[in-house]
Amino acid sequence: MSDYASTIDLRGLAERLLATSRVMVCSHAKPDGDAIGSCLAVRRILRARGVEVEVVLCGPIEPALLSVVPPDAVMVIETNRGQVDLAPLGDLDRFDAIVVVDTGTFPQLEPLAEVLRPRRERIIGIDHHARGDVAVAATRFVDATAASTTEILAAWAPLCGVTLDAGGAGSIAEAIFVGLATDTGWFRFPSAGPRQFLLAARLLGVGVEKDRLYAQLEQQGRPQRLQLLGRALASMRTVAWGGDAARKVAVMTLARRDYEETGGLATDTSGLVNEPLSLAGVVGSVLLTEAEPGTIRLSFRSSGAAAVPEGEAECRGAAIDVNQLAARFGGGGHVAAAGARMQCSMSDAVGRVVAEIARG
Ligand SMILES: [Mn+2]
Repeated sequence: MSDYASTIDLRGLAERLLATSRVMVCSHAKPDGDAIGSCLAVRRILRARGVEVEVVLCGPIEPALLSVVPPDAVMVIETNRGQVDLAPLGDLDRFDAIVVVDTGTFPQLEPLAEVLRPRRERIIGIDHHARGDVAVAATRFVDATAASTTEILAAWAPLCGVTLDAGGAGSIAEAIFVGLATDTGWFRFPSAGPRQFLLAARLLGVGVEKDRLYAQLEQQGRPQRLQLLGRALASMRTVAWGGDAARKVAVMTLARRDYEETGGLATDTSGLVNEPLSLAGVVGSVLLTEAEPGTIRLSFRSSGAAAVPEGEAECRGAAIDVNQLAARFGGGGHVAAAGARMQCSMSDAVGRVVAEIARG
């Protein structure tokens, strides 16, 4: 995956896509704010130049995120229960190009991977991850110094002849801001530097409604979310990373019972894993959840206390490498955020996680 680099520059990307008449845009399953913001930004930029764009999102999508998506702007393929119906997609050969944003790996593109694989020559990847699979897209623009894929699109828009001159609901600037704000933890993460604040200032300057978007995206939790948070915090223990008592990793659990007794759902727990990172001396956090009986999902986070590795925006500031930790459980992700799955009892899973943290 080391040759996951650009094959085209932004100007070439503009020429290539402006020469099309119908384009599909998609991203990773369970799209986050950057995936959705990027899909909407590509759609709005190209539509401004007369290109027809169909956005395909693979759910489940958090209701808060859906609130920034006009219902007629996207097709949602639900992947909730294993059964996936791709028939609504129709014949993908009607598209001159397929744009894949904010990811470059087939596992993340499930369930679309099977229909994308045979169309590599027509696929254009736009991404800010340092790693990806060159087999996904024949044409790629990758900038791992960008804090979000929408930051790349902000630079691309003028090359398409599109000016970011409005910031209200449904605007290009709003879509770009949603990706930038959510991928930088609302400008708290180390990936938010001078360039990102300058872009944010430009977007606010044309009227992006930051306060409305924050309320819409971050203040829509259900009471069950706080009930699950309470139970997760009550379960918390800390384990010294590699025996170093100054570098502790928090371990929290949400058992099947916790979901049943609170009425909480898997979507109520997003972000809970980050809570222990506010504690002094805690450099990492692991949340084990059993939202579906028999499957333990592991979510790993690192705090951002260490030096910045060159050129890898996604890795900036990770205190411990949780990608490597997740890999020991057959999972993966980024240096600072990763996930895995286990098929075993909660107590067995916790025992293995605690043992691996103690190893460091
Ligand atoms: Mn992103």
